Amino acid sequence: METTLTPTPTTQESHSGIPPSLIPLAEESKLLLHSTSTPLGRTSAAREEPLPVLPPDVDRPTFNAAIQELREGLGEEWVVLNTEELDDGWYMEHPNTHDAHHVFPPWDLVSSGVCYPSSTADVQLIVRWANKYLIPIHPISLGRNFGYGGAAPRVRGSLIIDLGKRMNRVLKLDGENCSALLEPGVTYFSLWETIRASGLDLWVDVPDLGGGSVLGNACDRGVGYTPYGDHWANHCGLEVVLPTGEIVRTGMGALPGKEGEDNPTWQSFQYGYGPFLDGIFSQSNYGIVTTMGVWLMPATQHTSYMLTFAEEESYPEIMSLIRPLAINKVLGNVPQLRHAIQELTITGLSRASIWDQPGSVPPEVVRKEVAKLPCGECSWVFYGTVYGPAAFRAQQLKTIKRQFFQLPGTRLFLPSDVPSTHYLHSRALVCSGQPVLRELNWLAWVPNGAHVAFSPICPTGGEHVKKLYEMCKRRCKEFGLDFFPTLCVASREAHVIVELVYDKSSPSSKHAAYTCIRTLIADAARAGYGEYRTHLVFSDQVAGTYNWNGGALMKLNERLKDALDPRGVLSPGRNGIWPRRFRDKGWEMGEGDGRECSTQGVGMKFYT
Ligand code: EUG
Repeated sequence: METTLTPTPTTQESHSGIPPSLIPLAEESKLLLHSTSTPLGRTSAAREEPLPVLPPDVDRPTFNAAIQELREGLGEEWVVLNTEELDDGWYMEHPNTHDAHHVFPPWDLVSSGVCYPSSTADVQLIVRWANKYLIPIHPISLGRNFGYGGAAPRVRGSLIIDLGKRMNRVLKLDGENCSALLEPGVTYFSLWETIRASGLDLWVDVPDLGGGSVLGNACDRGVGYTPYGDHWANHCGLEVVLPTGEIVRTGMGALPGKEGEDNPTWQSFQYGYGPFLDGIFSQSNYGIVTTMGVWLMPATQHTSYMLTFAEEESYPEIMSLIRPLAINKVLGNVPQLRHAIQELTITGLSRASIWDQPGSVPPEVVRKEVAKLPCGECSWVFYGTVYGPAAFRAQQLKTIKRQFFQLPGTRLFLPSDVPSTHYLHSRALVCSGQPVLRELNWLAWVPNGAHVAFSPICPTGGEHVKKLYEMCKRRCKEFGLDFFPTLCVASREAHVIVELVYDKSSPSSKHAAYTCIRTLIADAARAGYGEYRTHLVFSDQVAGTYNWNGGALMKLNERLKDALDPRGVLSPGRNGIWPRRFRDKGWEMGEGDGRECSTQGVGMKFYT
């Protein structure tokens, strides 16, 4: 294929770019994804309604006057209306207008425009403006929350606050405290690059893809894979603009430092004094986090390894073997247990190259293809890493082997046992704090590949995993989708990530993914399992499953919302939390509400 694609922006050219040293990674992904997309999938069709899409209950003259006022406050060029054709772009050059991985028509979950604050004071100005005009605002850091809604607001016509473009400084990097103080626009890529340039030997805990915001991911309670893999647990101190415009600092940050300096213990102690409020600013719409402290792990020696397991049906036993190792911290990080089909998908293979029928690829076909790979014939693959001095790691590996080799047919691979292109080498980078892009490869599974995740939490006991796994497997088959589960294992639970990959140019493919997740959320809740995070279109349903004692938790959430955001302007509906003026007016979306993603979306527009 001809390489006529424009180069991916570097971190020097754009806050959302890639470090120059990692450009080859970006070029490889871009080429692969481009080669599997059709023009329709790449760029969505022009829109037919009057643009920009207005927020609810705001007429055009009022909106225009409000925008004019905001432009006067921020500067003309920092308020941009969403009036152009929507372009899905790709991971590294993504839109801040809508969800690039749309489940509904792309023009459904759209903004009216975007503004670009340069400071906390600018954010205050925007918030006060929104209160004046009752215009919903939706902050994003980078907008790379892919699989969960990307940059899109839940309410059509909201104004996006793109924090990342101009607020992207590493405010502090402390090699002794091993911490940093960050603005929303700092990505895993850029923090990694900044640390490298500083000469400090610190790791950034990175997720599978390195383009996200460190602050944004932590606030959404995302996961990474070093011993610091629980991102929210490793944040320390916030600065937040409340929905009414006041600024607060949490933890030790509430105590002023000497002569107006930041408190010297802000990034050392998470709690401060009094109620620990940080939690209400994660997965919520109670404030705009403009600064966050984060702990960084000192670099250490490490060895990543891959275990393969022979039998499909052995996963409950695998999980039961993992549990004591995880609780005892013999597994020092967040390892992943992946179905063997992912050994195929991670190579960037297309489904069509191994199977030409509709419906899920049959297990025997998957098995045959997997057998040709370096992992050999197997059903499950476990990616782990041991840390510390050589003697430590040798001892840990011995314990790990002894445990897993109880299962007949288990094999261990070290990086030296597999070709240099094998995924184990990418895993070794991720598990030692180096951001990569390799995980994008499985989007090539179908043409115009997009993904949306069903992400329940499961206790690490064999019988629980079996129940959830069987549920997901059965529903995926029913909806004709390929099932590739990844289990991210923490001490006592696993995040069961079921990514559904669909063709975003195909209404029937979207419908299958959408309906499958709706069904799974309900199935899981009936059995007592719930999601840790979800796409915008499922947030009401997921929030609705956390309904013990007559929905006591949501009642509390709503009381907080109404107290903190009395005019209901900040990300209405985010995480299922609606401010009073939106409640019970038909905004909530759920299972069985008759809404068809291919024919009617979140707004009023019909799609024919
Ligand atoms: C993954 C993806 C997620 C998530 C956690 C882990 C990893 C996939 C899209 O969401 O929440 C391999």
